[in-house]
Amino acid sequence: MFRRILIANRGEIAQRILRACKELGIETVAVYSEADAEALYLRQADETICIGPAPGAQSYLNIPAIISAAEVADVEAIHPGYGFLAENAHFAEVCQTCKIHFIGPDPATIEAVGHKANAREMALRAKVPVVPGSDGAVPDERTAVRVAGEIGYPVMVKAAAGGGGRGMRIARNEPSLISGFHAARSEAQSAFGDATVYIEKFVENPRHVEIQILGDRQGNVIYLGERDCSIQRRHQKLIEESPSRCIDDATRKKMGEAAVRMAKEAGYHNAGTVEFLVDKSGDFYFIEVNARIQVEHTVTELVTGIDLIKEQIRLAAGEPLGYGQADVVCRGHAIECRINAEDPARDFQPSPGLITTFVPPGGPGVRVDSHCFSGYRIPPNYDSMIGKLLVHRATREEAVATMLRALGEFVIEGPKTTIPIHRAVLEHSDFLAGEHDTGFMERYFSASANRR
Ligand code: MV4
Repeated sequence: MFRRILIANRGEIAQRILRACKELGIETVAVYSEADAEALYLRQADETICIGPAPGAQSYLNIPAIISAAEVADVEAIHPGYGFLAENAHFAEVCQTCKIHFIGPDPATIEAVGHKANAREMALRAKVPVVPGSDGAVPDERTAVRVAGEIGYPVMVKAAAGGGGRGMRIARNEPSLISGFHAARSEAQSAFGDATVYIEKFVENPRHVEIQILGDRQGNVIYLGERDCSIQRRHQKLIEESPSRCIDDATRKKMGEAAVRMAKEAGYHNAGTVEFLVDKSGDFYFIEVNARIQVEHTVTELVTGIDLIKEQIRLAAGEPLGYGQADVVCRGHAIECRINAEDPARDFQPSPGLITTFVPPGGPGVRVDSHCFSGYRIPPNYDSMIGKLLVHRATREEAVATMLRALGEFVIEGPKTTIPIHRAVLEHSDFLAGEHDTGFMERYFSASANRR
């Protein structure tokens, strides 16, 4: 096992990784930008190193600064958290070259699944259902028109290097396909430096269901149930839950086994997520692999009782999974609300600045993962997440009741927050009935929906 780890991240996930290291008896090195010098979790680290000015590009994305810190502090491994360098194959390779363990999959695996057209082909090879679409990349307009004609409209043009919604266009007919093809290509070129696109049949208002997987370096892979992340706004998740209301036990097993086949095809080890779309008839289709720990990993921790950050560290150190698929039991129902410093009345504009009062909820079934405290100033430089509020209860109905109670207890004064939006979603009849899909937020909570 590692003696000392560097945490190449900030905010709640830096705090979360610190906690896991403490429990494992591993020394921690926390790096921080000039904007994060007052972070409270820095006091819990064994060593802290400033890696640069506030902008991410000069600090949390600054590979030379982070590697220098790791060498100076003499760590054996780096945990990248999520965002920043978490899915940067080049960074994972630099770590390898410097004989520092990267806590995540191999650089080649990150690279292979990061290219979405390539990941699609891997899924096909692994007999994982994919949305009907192109065989790999679509090089030109003529091919795009032919492929769309074959699979039938509507279709979606997607950036191969993309993910998270950028470089995507829906086309319902040939003229819009032609303009969408070029628009997606140029957006992909400027956002990712790679204009490659591919085409899929467009699934109308799908559910977003993802499978958590764990793999060891010995080739064992297991799945830890699913998370339903259908409550999103502009590709930002707001609420995640497990189990999903839109799949039955038979589908859950098929989806889990498909995710494991995909991971094995990719030579995946450590923690990862395989994302699927689920359509109205309950059929599921692979869309992407996320080669990192995700914000919402906590939902899976609650239903399985497995500490995913500790598992990531153990697996990166080369330890085998200590249990098999039959040992994984999902209990009860977990819900997570991401509380952001954003103003719902002003189109979710970021609302950084001083938190004058911060009183998190507690009591039975409640977990709060946050780095915030009364007197903390949220810097304007990074994402606006204040923290994650989670509940774990025997049933979905009880989980919703506990979440509403906990949201009511949560006092955050200073910035505007998304707490009122969470209350409204949790009280909505479609959400309570489990009938929500990825179109839910746009339908009921967008500016145009409010004018209707
Ligand atoms: C789709 C889709 C419909 N059909 N692909 C959005 C982000 C990226 N991860 C994939 N996304 C989608 N891909 C096909 N073939 C609809 C979406 C999508 C979506 C997916 C998951 C959660 C929220 C979403 C919101 C809008 C669109």
